[in-house]
Amino acid sequence: RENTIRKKIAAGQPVINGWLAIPSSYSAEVIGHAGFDSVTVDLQHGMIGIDAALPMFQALSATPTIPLARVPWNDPAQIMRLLDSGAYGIICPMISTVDDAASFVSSCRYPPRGQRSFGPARALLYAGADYYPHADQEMLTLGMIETQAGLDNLDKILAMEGLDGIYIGPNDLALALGSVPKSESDDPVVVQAVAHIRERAIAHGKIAGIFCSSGEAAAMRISQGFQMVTPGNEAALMAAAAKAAVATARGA
Ligand code: 3PY
Ligand code: MG
Repeated sequence: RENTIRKKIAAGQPVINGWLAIPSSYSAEVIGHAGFDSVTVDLQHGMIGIDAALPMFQALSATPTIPLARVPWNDPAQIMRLLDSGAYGIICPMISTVDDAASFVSSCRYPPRGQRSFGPARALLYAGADYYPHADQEMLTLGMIETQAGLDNLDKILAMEGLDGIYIGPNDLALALGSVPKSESDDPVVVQAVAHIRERAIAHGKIAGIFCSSGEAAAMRISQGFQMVTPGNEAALMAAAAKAAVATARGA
């Protein structure tokens, strides 16, 4: 099975990525049918462990979307298990140094390119019997830039072969810059850092992605030139829709 995300980016089409924080295969299935190009199972800040992630990937397989995972940390064991579970790409938090990026990429590639251990249990069921010869090319690697060191080492990280792109964590990035955590910060220091990361990623021919808090915010980021955006996680979308429905019912 082909990873269509790369193709969409190459064709200049923005990738709209869903985000799952609720440990539910049913939520995953609902979001998988909502029209997102990819959907990320978030094991860092989502309430999701490795055992809950498996049925979520199974549910996503019943939908047209490309399944991704955000790992809790740059841990080879976790990354490899999620790839074996059928994630077609990894978003890795806090990529701050070239060594971080090298370890991350290596965890997603089989020898001789990397150190990924062979055992693509469920990945084989999702991808098809020809998983192995294509896996290194199909698995998407997105490193999160969200620390001061990540900013300082940005160009060296972006030069890493095998790293497909970066994903900005705007909340952690704002904290790192001495500001308050906010997805769409208007603090000029954060605004400038976000623009800088986007420009450098594009200059290196790498994917520029960013987490956003809403559909409006995601559209704004696309207009700035971001190629991959997440218009809020499913818990936030559900809460917003519920609040709006309650307000409407009350005639507010
Ligand atoms: C951040 O904003 O720091 C993120 O990691 C988004 O989930
Ligand atoms: Mg973060």
